[in-house]
Amino acid sequence: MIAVLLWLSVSNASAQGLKDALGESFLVGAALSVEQTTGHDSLVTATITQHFNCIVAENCMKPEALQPQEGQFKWRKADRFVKFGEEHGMTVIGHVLVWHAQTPDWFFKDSVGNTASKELLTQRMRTHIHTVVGRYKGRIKGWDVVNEAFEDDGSYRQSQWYQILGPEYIELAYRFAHEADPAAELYYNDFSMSVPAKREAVCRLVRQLKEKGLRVDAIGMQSHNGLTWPSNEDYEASIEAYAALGCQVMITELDMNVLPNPESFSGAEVSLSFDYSEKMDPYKNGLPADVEQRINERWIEFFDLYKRHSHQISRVTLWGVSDAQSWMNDWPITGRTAYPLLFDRHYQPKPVVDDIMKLFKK
Ligand code: 9MR
Repeated sequence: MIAVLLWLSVSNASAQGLKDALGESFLVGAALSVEQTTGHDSLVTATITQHFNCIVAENCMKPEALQPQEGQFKWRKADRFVKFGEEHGMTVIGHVLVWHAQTPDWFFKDSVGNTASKELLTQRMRTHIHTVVGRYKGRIKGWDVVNEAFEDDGSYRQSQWYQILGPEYIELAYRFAHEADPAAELYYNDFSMSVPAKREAVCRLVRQLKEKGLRVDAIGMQSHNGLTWPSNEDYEASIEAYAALGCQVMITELDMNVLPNPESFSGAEVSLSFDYSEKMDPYKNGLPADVEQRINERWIEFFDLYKRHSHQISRVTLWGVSDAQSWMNDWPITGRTAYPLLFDRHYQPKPVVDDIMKLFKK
């Protein structure tokens, strides 16, 4: 069975993919795991190269991966990721420089374990950004410079960056990134970007940064979407609002959550965690036809929106390739069976992939 699937996909390597159908509208991207960039699995590589012309690293360029200890940079996985993109002629996106999560604690502590001073943290931010962006200068098209700086109510997230440096940490990050690679595009990236209060906060921030002469090329709407959220109206209003700032809009982490929510929430708050129960994992053996149909309708709704706004949207990136890989299997409950992406657990395109391609060929 596996051998047949492998043959089918590899023999299909020159067949049309999402990037061929959608590529005139915007870049078509996927977040890659470390394993996916090794090239060990030809089915995986064939699927990625058939369908995507742009990649972002799901984890291997985050601060904890690149600089787990101060001054000790680990480049092997990130180098391989960038090389994979270059070898396949893809646009390579950098994720992420300044974030509250997956950032080692040493950033925020001094040598005796007390809270780092403003000066020390600023110097560490500068060193991290200069070293990372500098290493890939000219090879990475753009960077998620600051990720998830706001709560959904529009207030600043009380991250350690914020607590030590105040809101100015954001400005510093854009300044340092621009110094390190003046040609690189710089992005602001967040989830729940269609919540009106958050939208206003992001617009205010980006306006302020631009008034200060800082470069912000694009606003990334992560788009960890679900069957009932965000509302299409709010989502569309956000695309319009971000584009009106003179920024490109990027859909940066698209996936579709169909599993029950332990509490009523949306978004992608990584710190959320709930206990496993069978009830919360209803589709272990596959999706019922009616649920699958609803998901497909939802995918088409979003891609129809992207098509209509393609003059404002410069990239649509899926947060992963195959359902097997998705973070949604473990968030906010570990060990569930999720169906959030466009390729199944065997890297076969779901029927909706064809529908999406047809939509763009119309
Ligand atoms: O997909 C990533 C997952 O493998 C990691 O365990 C998780 C840890 O924080 O981060 C996931 O990616 C996140 C991205 O970097 C930023 N936006 C939310 C994404 C999903 O949590």
